[in-house]
Amino acid sequence: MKNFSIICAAVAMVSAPAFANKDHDKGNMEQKTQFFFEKMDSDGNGMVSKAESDAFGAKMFNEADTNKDQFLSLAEVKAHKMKKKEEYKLHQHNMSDDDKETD
Ligand SMILES: [Ca+2]
Ligand SMILES: [Ca+2]
Repeated sequence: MKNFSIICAAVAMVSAPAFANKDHDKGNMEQKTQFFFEKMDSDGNGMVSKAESDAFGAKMFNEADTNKDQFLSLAEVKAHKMKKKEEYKLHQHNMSDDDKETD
């Protein structure tokens, strides 16, 4: 039983930071989801319709298809993902600027 409690303590120590990171990622994920949801919800009624979803998908495709051959290469998808990541980072940066102004 003594060994068991040592193992429990060790597991708690190891899993605690991992759990914290997971929560942080989850928070980021939720923020990201909201960011893209708001982008998809073009009429801003708090719901994404099939048409809005389709339009968003088409927009994403056209944005990613930089050479306009109506096909997405892996390189185009990767580049687009990086671009969206930067866009999201900028959005987060702007959000934190807004927070500073309200202080
Ligand atoms: Ca909508
Ligand atoms: Ca292409």
